[in-house]
Amino acid sequence: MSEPSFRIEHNFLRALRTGALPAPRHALTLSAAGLSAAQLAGLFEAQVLSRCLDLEARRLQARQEGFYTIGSSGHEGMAAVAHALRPTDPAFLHYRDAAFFIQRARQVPGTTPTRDLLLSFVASSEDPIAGGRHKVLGSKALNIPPQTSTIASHLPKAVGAAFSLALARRLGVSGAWPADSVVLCSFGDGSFNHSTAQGALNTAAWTAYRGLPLPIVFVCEDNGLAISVPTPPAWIESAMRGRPAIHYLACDGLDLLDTHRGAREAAQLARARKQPVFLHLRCVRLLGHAGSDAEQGYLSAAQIAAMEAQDPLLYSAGLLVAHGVLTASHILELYQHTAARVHAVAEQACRRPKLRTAAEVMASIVPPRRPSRARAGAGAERLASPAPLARLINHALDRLLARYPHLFLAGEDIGRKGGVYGVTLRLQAKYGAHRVIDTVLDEQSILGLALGAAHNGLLPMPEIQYLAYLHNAEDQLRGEAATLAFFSQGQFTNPLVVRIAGLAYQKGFGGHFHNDNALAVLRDIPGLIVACPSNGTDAVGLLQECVRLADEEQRVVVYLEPIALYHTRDLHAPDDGLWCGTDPGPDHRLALGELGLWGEGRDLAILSYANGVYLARQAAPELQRAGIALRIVDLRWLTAIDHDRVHAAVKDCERVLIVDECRRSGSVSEELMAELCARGFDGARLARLTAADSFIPLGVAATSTLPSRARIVEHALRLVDPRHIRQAS
Ligand SMILES: Cc1ncc(C[n+]2csc(CCOP(=O)(O)OP(=O)(O)O)c2C)c(N)n1
Ligand SMILES: [Mg+2]
Repeated sequence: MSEPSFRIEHNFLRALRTGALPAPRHALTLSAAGLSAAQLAGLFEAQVLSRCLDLEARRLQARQEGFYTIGSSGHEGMAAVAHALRPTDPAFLHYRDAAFFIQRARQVPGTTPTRDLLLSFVASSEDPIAGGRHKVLGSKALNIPPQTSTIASHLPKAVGAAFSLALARRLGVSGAWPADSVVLCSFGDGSFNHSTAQGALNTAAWTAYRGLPLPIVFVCEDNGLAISVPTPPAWIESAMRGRPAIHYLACDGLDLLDTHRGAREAAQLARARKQPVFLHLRCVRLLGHAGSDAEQGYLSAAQIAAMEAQDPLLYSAGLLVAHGVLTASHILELYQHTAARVHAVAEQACRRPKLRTAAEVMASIVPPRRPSRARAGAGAERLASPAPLARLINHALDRLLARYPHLFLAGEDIGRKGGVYGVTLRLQAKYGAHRVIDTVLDEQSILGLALGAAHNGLLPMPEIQYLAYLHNAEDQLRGEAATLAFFSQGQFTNPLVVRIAGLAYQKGFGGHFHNDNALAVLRDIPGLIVACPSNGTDAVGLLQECVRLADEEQRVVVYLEPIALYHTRDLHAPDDGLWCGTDPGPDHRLALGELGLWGEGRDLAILSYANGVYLARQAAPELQRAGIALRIVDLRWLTAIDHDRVHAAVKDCERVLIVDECRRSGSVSEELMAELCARGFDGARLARLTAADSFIPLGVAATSTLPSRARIVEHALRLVDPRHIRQAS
């Protein structure tokens, strides 16, 4: 197969040989741009290396040795942005930022960007960031967390990371990054329009508008295209210039001096004033969107040629010659030497090992452990008298805030109001507005704050006000939080505990969106943990374990609170107080997979969780009166279910009824049925009662689609061997 050849490479080499290099685009001196001649030459070296890597990636793909060709050609000006920042400034990068990556590596001795990037192109298990799981720009040593392919999804967490810098200081804990860092967050002009980006920019502005520190530089790399869709030339500037509380700066990404001037000003402004800056960097896209993209299909030959004529490498070469830093023949030599070196390293990279087995691939889903940062002895008070679930969660949160100095809560209405249901009452007054944060009304920003702060070593506990409102932000968990350890071999982690008020059965209140009973979107996320208590005592034990899992095991955890049980006190009759729980104390933790057991009967096991457990307990007396010896098994954890343990808990029972308050399709009961059968439990002795595949209506019909006490009794009687029922009657 013949090697692909590249017009931009021919153009560049021809211009060097003929000396037909473009004149500098700006009348800017090196000193006005803040660069020495050697530094300018260094930036150019980073640009050249970035370009050679792009071309090599395509050669590798043509040989079926490389798997990802989205490149940085046209965006090499980002090398100057890297130079304007400190290598300790966390950088959440656009996928076209190899030049940034390389330049930053030049500032950190001992790093090997050429080798690292090539290993990632060929998906070698020795790729130091993702271990062959994805081609990402990322490096622990360079403070560059890897980003996913989902455009704009990194903006919320970049804002969160910037917010966390001052927060760490207020909490009195040391973060992962120096307190005077500036966060860098880059993205394309198409990505700018994504609601995730707009939400994050708005949150940054809202935060800065309130006078809170937010040292972040957003860089919009405006190449005028989002794959085939053009961005109107003045769109980005028009949309950002007048925006409150965000400084707008522009620079010419085709000119290293002007880019460095702009980036330096942006970094200084963000660092000194701790305010957000938007740097609009105009550039071009060369080599199409990616190797698979035939740009001739939507751009004319003249348009492509015009972009190619704007090659930043041509302009950089012109600058170097004009400022007497390098001659054209030196540049030619540098280019050829770099290309040869890249090719040689690529040949070696191709021979390095690949991931082979599922176990190898999955090895980094669960992050590594780290030492606990809990304060021994702190947060020890027990709640004196039995209380309902909400009060016990409130007390556990109080204790956890005392015990974990790096823990903070963040959500809508959780501070002054104390939460819609009072779960966080009094906590802000006691611990301060920086520990119990009233956030902007945007779920992506709430989760982004948590993710970014967790990157920085804090322990966030964000709250989503209702389960239905997780969904517009769910990708922050699904695509972002849960994948970070996977795509960085556990080098970057974002441990957190998301509290979500959810599930149905609120007495006549709210309709579907306040009674959402579907968890499928959470249960299939690899590595994500979901805990769900049915009673106050368990709620404390589960919450304390969830926080330990995040603190020590760096896990991403969802703690789902059944709203309808928040204030439930009674089980069978008014004032019986049987659903109030006692506080099991600060050291009580229910381990992952530990089941709750009530009763020892062998006729029927009811397997359930949350409201289902409550309803099953309500149904118990009637079933017992019918002669059924009953036991109730509470799952407590709705992911990573230990099915051997579940099987062991029910296998000596005649019948098993699974009561699942979530929708029939995609609910936990499907998995329970399948796994019990797989372990030899007779399917004929097994049944499930679930919610219908419906949304929840308002008013008196609110529970009509859900399992009820009466329906549990009805199903149980139908399922159990009639002998027992006859005995009782
Ligand atoms: C949420 C999401 N939608 C769609 C895509 C597919 N996609 C990848 S890049 C891209 C265009 C991005 O354009 P821009 O932000 O201008 O970046 P550029 O590639 O031009 O640098 C699209 C639509 C994606 N990766 N993520
Ligand atoms: Mg673009």
